[in-house]
Amino acid sequence: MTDLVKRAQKVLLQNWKEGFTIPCEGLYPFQWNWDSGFIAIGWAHFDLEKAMQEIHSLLKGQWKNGFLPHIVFHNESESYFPGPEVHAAFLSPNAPKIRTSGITQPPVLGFVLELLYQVCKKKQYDSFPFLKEVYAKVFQNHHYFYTHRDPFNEGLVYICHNWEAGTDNTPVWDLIWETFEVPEYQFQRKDTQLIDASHRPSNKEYQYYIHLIELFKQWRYDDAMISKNSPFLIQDPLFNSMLIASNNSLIRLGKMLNENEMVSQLENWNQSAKNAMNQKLYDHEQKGYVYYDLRNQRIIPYLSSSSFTPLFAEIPSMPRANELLMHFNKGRFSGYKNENYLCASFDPQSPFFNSKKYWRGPIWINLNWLIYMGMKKYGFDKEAEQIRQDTLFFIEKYGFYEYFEPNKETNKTLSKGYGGNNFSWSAALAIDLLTNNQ
Ligand code: 9WN
Repeated sequence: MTDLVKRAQKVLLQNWKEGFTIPCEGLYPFQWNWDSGFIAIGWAHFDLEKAMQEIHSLLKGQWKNGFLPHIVFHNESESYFPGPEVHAAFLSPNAPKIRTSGITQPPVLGFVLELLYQVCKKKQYDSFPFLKEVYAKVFQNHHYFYTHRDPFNEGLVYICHNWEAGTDNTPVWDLIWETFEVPEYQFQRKDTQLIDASHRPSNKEYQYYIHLIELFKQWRYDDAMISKNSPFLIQDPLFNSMLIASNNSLIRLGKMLNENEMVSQLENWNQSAKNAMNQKLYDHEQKGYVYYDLRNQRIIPYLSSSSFTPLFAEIPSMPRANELLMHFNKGRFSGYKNENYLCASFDPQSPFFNSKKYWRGPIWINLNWLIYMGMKKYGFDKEAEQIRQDTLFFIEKYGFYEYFEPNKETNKTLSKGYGGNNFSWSAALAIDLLTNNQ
């Protein structure tokens, strides 16, 4: 085992809190939804029991209608804003007893289950009892999405909050914030007391984030009200790609488990979902998958690392997949002289790109991992190896930070990554890249 894998394991062990893993000490002290999916992939390589416990713990936060919140507050902590009392999910008749938020995150659990199954198989560990127990719950979550978040039956689901995207402050949202006014809320942020505020979203942006939560609370998190009235209603290519990749995995697992009815339902959803992704969210000019603003009925023609995640869900045709690759070698993302590491979270050629600020430019390990895996699925081995090498460069040089600087020259002057340190999914996915994919 390499030293790097050992260090990564140590990060997960330190962030483990009686049944689940926090993303980062202080900064994110609870259980987060898509973090836990990526984290479970890391655990699987050296502690299968913990990988499965991670999933069980997350599912304890599932609502009666199948909804899965973005945070489950198993524990107490004062170091994060907004905490459980701000989210006040109990206002919904669907909320469980355990405290949760009332918004969700990209649905990664379906494909995580398949990856866990594969590791179990290698280790000759019987995963069937676990899969049997959790499969229907993950299916119920997909059922929730297609029945509550797709008002026009297009096969595409919407998100109603920037925190649902996981890419919290991408410049895409700037165009949404322009469409409505917010009152001046009084609150105390905690994130900017813990890390460099210039790496985090602005206070003005937080006003919008909190305003949306306040609206949802007024509507008791009722999906029909949200769909009718929320000023933020977006069809996001990353979110829908995660759902489709999870559909793909649930279909394969469901066949093994003889869950035939659920499999045929998943196949139906998936067919229209893939068509809609290709027809509605592909931008021929930008050559990438983009966002659709459902509230204002317009395409937002910005490229981000999310634009390439449909590869992971095997959505593009081969010619289209080749088109996506053009951004990675002397292209918009690599830079025309290959001056950037892959893959910036936002288009480095855009005037809104900021190489240090969260989701407005820095490189994130989970997005790199998704693009790497997507490239492998298409047989783009050379390009996949490039992005894997770039990812490991950061981990080797700086350790397990939350995000990293794309520009190669600037990296020569740095001794740290950006955001939080000892960040769990950076560690977990490094373990996967170093163990599974050499
Ligand atoms: C809000 C936990 C989460 C990640 C998100 C990341 C960040 C939270 C925040 O941290 O968001 O959910 O408070 O900034 O953007 O992707 O899941 O690691």
